[in-house]
Amino acid sequence: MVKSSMNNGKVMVFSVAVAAAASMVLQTTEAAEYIVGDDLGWTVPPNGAATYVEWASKYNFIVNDILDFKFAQGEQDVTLVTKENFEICNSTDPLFQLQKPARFQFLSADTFYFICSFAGHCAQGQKVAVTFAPSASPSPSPCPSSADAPPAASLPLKFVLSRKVGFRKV
Ligand SMILES: *[C@@H]1O[C@H](CO)[C@@H](O)[C@H](O)[C@H]1NC(C)=O
Ligand SMILES: [Cu+2]
Repeated sequence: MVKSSMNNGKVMVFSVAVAAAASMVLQTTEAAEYIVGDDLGWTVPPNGAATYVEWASKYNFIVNDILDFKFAQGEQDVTLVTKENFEICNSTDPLFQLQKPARFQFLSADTFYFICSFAGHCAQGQKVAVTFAPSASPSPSPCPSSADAPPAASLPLKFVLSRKVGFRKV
């Protein structure tokens, strides 16, 4: 009798934990996803620098949202720079750079300054500053499980960098 009721207790605790984990997963999948430039994608905008300024002003980006940089590999890149370097289109020693199209999830309430490092592209308007507002609901605290923290040495450099700058490739 006693043994059976203890087992029930364990099952109950377990299902509560599963429900909590499931709701965390649901919360993260609620993040909105945006294609940078919408139909144009990430390229030298035919209509100049206003293109990406207008694109960014159309949306209210929130922490955990995802940006999808779509472009032909080898023709553009995704280069994160400081505000100062964004203004002067300086892609020397960027904070982060990726040569492949990718989706990024943004984890900190901050403004991120992206340019393309191909010669002349930024100057022709291929640059976008995106501000992510804090998330309304408190984000779940990171789980301190060992699975969540692989040894730093095994991580590709790009990933380490992106963690440092508040976003990650997804
Ligand atoms: C370009 O950015 C790099 C890295 O931040 C910096 O060291 C360099 O001085 C910048 N160049 C100019 C012309 O500002
Ligand atoms: Cu470009």
